Amino acid sequence: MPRAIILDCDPGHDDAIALLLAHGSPEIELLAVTTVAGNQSLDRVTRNARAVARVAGLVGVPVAAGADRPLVRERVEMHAASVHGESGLDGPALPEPTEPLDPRHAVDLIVETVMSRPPGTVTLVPTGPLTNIALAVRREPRLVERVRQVVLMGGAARTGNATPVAEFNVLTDPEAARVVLRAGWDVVMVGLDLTHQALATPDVVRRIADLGTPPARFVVELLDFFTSAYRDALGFGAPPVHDACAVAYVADPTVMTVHRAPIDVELAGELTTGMTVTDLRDPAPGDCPTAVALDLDRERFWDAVLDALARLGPGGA
Ligand SMILES: [Ca+2]
Repeated sequence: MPRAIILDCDPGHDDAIALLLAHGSPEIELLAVTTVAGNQSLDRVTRNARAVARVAGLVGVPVAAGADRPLVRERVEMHAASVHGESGLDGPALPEPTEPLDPRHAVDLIVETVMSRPPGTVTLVPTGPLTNIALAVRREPRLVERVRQVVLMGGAARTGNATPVAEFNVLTDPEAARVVLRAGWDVVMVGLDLTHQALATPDVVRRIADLGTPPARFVVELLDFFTSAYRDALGFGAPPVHDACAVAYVADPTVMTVHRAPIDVELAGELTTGMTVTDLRDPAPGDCPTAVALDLDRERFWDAVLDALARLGPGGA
C-alpha cells in the first residue's frame, strides 16, 4: 500500500524535486500540495508549485495556498533569493499552470484531508517553514492522534545554514517549529545533517539528463541554476536537494538511518535563535516522539529519484 502524504512546500528548487519524486514514486500517494511563504513570497511559491505540478503531470490533486508570513516574526528578509533567485525557482522556463488553485486555505485543506481519511494513514511532509502545520494542529488538535507521522525537512542537530546553528526553514518561523516539535506526534526531522549528503554532483545531473524526458530536462535546468547559486552563495561544490530527502524517507525509510532524540527549538537565544537543540545523548527516553535523520544511503537515494523521474515519462505520470 502506498503511503499517503500531504506535501507542504515553498518551491524552491529542492521542493520542486521533492514534488516530482513524490508524484513519480510508486510508494507514495500524493493527496494534496499546500504552500507557505518561505523561499519566496506566498504568491510566487504558489505559482511555482502549480507550474511544477504541470511539469509532473499532476492532475486532480488539490493545490492550496497557506500562510503568507510566520506566526510571530516579521516577514522582512525571510526570503532566500540568493539560492533560489527572484522567482523562487530561477533557471527553467515555468509553464502556465493548467490545474485550478484550490479555493480553500492550506490549513483547511490539511485538516479536511487528514480527518476524512482513516486514522494513522496520512503523513505530513513539510518542506518549508512550519507555519501551516502549526496552524493546522492548533485548528484541529485531533490531528496529533490522526496523522501517521510528520516527516519534515528542516533543522539541524549540528551545523546550521542560515546562521552557524540555525537552518533556514526553522529560523524563518521558529515558533511554528516549536509547536510542531512539541505537539507529541511522531516527528522525523530530516535536517541538514542528512540533506548535506544528498548532493546533486555532476554525475547525478548527467544521469538525469540521460533520461531525456521533459520532466528530466526541467530538473537539469533547476540543478544548473541551483549548482551555481550554491557555489556562489555558500561555497558548495554541488547543491544539496534537501526537500527530496524527506519524501525519499517516506517512500523507503531504510534509505537513511534515523536516531530517536529529544528535539526543541531555541526561541530567544542571543546567538542561537532558530537552533534545533537535539539531545543525542543515549538513550533517548522511551516515549520520545521525535527523531533525527543522520546517515543517507546516497546510491539508493539517487536511484529512487531517477526511478521516479523515469516513471513520470515524457508528459508526467
Ligand atoms: Ca523548501
